[in-house]
Amino acid sequence: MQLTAKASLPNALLISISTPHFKGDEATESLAELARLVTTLGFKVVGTQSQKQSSTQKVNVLGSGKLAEIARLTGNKGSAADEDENFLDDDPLSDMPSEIPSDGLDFACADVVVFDCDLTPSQLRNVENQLGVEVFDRTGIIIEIFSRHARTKTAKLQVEIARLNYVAPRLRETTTGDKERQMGKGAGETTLELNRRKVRDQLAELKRELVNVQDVMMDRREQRSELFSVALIGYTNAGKSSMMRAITGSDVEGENKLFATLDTTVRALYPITQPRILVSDTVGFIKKLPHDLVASFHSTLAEAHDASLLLYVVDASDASFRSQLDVVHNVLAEVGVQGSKKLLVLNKSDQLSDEQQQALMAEFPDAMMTSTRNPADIAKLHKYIVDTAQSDMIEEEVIIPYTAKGIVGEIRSTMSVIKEEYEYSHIKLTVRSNAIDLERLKKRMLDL
Ligand SMILES: Nc1nc2c(ncn2[C@@H]2O[C@H](COP(=O)(O)OP(=O)(O)OP(=O)(O)O)[C@@H](O)[C@H]2O)c(=O)[nH]1
Ligand SMILES: [Mg+2]
Repeated sequence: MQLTAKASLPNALLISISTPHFKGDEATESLAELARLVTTLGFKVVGTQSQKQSSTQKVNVLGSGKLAEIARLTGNKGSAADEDENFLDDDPLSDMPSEIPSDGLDFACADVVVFDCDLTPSQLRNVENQLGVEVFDRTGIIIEIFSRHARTKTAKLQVEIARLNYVAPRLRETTTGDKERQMGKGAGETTLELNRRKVRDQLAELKRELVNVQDVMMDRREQRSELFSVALIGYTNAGKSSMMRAITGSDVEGENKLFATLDTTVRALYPITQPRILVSDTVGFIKKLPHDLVASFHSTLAEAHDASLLLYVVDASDASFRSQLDVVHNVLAEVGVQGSKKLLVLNKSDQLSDEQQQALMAEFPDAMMTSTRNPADIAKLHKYIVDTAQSDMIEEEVIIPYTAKGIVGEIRSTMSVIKEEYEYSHIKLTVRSNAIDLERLKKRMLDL
């Protein structure tokens, strides 16, 4: 999918369909989130419309009254404009306030319409014909953001697979060349000419490539597997990358846009510890995540999979962080990430009053309140991580004869030395280390 290039930002009209299963605060929050997604894509949200329906499964996802209203807001370009204006509205209007005046428009017409739900290919085609403007559903928007933000080979492959899976059925149901051009938009021009077989071949090829890349990543992970590792996970925009930067002293970018990070980055905890502790930043989650993208997280989240400690970062200043946390738990369960130890990090505390902070700590007594902008909080989290890593280690005494003094340097670089005693014939070190490294050291000592 590629969005029509325009000199000015395309004006987007957002549509929420509220159903008995999806209404009230949940629908309002979801619509606000869609506005942020659409803004991340570079659209200008000019208004929202909503409608009550018994479900989103109807062939015509909008009632005729609402459709005509939206047709007016989009400049009457489609078939809906030809219909009798004195229709009977068969669906009651929404309980949500519309931000757009339905007549006497004081804004430029909307160029695109975005639904805050998933539309089947035929629903999408119907609405597009009726309105005569480009129509997106929530999945289409999320996939487009992922396509734009993917940087590494793995991320690009995963997103392209998800995108082709999304586009494929829409190409299949295509009847006109025009539509094909619109729906083929994202893979670059070549996708426009893709027929079903080509899409299938391309998907198979991408999957093969992905397996190869993943094998290399797996090897790298195995090499690091003895080190204590921490994974930052959470909803998009919670502050994971900012936290990563703060606790590793790295230049990982945090950005105020959704899905800024699509790849897992791994860095050492800073100030450096002995042995090193690894920290990984991961892709953020969002509600109603397309299933293909969840599947693609399997490999992106492999670091979290192997992590010794999971830091669940939430934007505690966002009123909906509890439901966002539920989404994180659900996706992690779906991709099979468990992690032995967990800490809830209530981030962006600088945006909260003292009273709000106290209330949250009473609600989540085991959590840690942080602001990535407060160095004291970063130091507190650093200490927590180091203490947790230490508690995971075994303490042992090792006797090293002076003749094998060289090994002491090696021990210092892989283990934490608690005590050193210089005896007559040997050095006695008390070390803390993980079981694997200790075992390896003991074997080496036997060979001396
Ligand atoms: N006020 C405040 N803003 C923060 C804090 N931490 C991060 N931010 C801001 O929140 C926005 C998102 O931060 P990121 O670190 O990119 O968030 P993320 O969780 O990595 O997001 P994704 O990569 O999209 O999943 C940025 O504008 C940050 O500057 C904080 O403690 N307080
Ligand atoms: Mg990030």
